[in-house]
Amino acid sequence: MESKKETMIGARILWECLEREGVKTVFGYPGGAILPAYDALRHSSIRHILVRHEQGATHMADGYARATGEVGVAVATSGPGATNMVTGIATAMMDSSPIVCITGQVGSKLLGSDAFQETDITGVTLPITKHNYLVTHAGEIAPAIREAMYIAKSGRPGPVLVDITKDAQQGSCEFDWEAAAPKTRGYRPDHSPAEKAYEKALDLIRAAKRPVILAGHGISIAGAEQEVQAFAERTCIPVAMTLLGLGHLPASHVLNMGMMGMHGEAWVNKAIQEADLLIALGMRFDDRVTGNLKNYAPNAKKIHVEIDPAEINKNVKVDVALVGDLRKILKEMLPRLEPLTHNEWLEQIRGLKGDTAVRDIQNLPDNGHLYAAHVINDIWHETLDRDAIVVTDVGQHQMWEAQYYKHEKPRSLVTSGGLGTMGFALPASVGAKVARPDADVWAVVGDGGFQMTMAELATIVQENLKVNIAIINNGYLGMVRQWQEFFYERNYEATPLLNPNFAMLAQAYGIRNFVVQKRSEVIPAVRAAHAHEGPVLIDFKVEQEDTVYPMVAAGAALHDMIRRPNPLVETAEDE
Ligand SMILES: Cc1cc2nc3c(=O)[nH]c(=O)nc-3n(C[C@H](O)[C@H](O)[C@H](O)COP(=O)(O)OP(=O)(O)OC[C@H]3O[C@@H](n4cnc5c(N)ncnc54)[C@H](O)[C@@H]3O)c2cc1C
Ligand SMILES: Cc1ncc(C[n+]2csc(CCOP(=O)(O)OP(=O)(O)O)c2C)c(N)n1
Ligand SMILES: [Mg+2]
Repeated sequence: MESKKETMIGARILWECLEREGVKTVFGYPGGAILPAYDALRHSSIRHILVRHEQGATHMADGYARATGEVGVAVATSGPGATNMVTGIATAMMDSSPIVCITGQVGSKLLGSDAFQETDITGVTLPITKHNYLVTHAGEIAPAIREAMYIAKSGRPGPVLVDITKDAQQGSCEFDWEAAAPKTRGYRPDHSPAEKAYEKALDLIRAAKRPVILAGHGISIAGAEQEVQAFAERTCIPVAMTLLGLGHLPASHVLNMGMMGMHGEAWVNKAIQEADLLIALGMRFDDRVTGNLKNYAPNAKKIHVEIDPAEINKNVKVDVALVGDLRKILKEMLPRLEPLTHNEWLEQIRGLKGDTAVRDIQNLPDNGHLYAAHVINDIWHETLDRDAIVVTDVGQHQMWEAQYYKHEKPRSLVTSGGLGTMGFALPASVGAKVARPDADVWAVVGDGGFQMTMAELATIVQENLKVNIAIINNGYLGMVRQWQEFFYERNYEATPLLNPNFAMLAQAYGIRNFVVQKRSEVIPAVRAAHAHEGPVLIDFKVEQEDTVYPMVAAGAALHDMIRRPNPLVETAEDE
């Protein structure tokens, strides 16, 4: 679009800027302080999706962002509309997801007067946004929106909030797109490592006998999937994945060991503990990943490739930090690396894997019980040849998904890792489907978390979105029940759930529904969901007291895992 200088009201400038930034869809909910903006929507080609709760809007924007890498946009009114966004903003912040939240605010003359629906939302969200703005004049809208979009996506992505007073939306000014270009003095999203750091890293890589790559979410953020694979293959270094890293190297790749951490594979954690070099690529050594820091990978040198200098030496002290964009750094390193081999080490890892668990649950006899692991494994099998995105909620089902759904492609798993936000899956699946309409979107959600944001079923129907919803219904807040089982003498306080009839609930919204209680019914239900054009909800009534194994207890060393009593398989099948 050409630059034009034209007098417009702030509300029109808002949409004009979003359009020029490439925004096609926003997720929102109206109210008094944002009404001028809603009124001006009639001049815009942007699609507005009406949510049922502003938390839903933020998770939808987040799901949109994670499914594509593009900025997701959410809109709300002042006061309760804005505060309802807080959980979604914090969720995006913890997982470096680029979203922009636009909130209406009371008139600038009323600021600080406890006016109707006034909340200091920039104050509230200061610690959970990458940046935020309070805009009080129409002329500030364009620069704020352009900067917000730039800041959300550049460097380490994150949420940005733009709070716009009602009079700023209503006021007129000259709109000058060019003049509103981001001027972010003091903001340095791009770093590049010094030559010395490269040399030191390369020396460590060449000298290592037992190296492990720790692959994280930063890989897809950087778009460095190919470079990571090339790096692993050139150096023959096995790769361990974080939860948010799953799919960034195909699960079937010979060097991909699987997930690390609290519910990761035992052999992966053992390999990390025995390593002499860890190469962390776009991951931030979360405590769910390291276990007790005192005895974390005690004999390993550590290289950290990371864009955010604040992450260096935050949790784990490293020997070499390469601060900058992972893709650029690997592109620099690759030509300088001669092929390496680590046959002995890879053999040792195969040994670790062999003497621990196998996950081949597909061939186990059906003993009449329905386990969540089977449901997820079957969904995986049925979506193998399709372009599928699984969006999970938080809890046991999330961990089983990570263990039994083998992600081959980047951005095929959307999940709340850092904040662990229950209620994320259903709205985030809406965002993912809107972003990638040709993909099969499966929301895999617990019976507890589903009830936190199930109001968004109405959004799914109103927008006619083909989302498949798999409720892993165990009648419990399962993950908390598991902690009570292990650490609180099975005192199941406040974890049993009295659930509604989920199928009838779906019926009330006009959503096709199935109830599955037997293993033999899983695949037919998944196929029926794929065959149906509209949204489908399946209530999988699974084993109630099932446990996610293996597990590193909070505070324990990474290799000190609680194992299934019978070591044959890591599922509940044999319990
Ligand atoms: C119930 C539950 C259980 C969990 N159990 C596990 C578990 O067993 N194992 C596990 O792994 N996780 C687990 N998690 C998730 C965990 O809490 C963290 O969210 C996860 O480990 C973080 O992964 P990450 O560091 O790869 O991603 P993020 O936290 O998103 O960090 C990504 C890093 O990449 C950096 N980055 C971004 N862009 C670039 C770029 N261009 N170049 C370089 N660097 C970049 C960022 O600055 C950031 O430091 C669990 C979560 C829940 C809710
Ligand atoms: C908003 C929110 N509140 C509380 C928690 C703590 N929590 C983590 S997992 C979990 C249980 C989840 O239960 P459910 O959704 O049924 O999934 P399940 O573990 O049974 O698979 C709870 C309460 C949380 N993560 N998020
Ligand atoms: Mg449950």
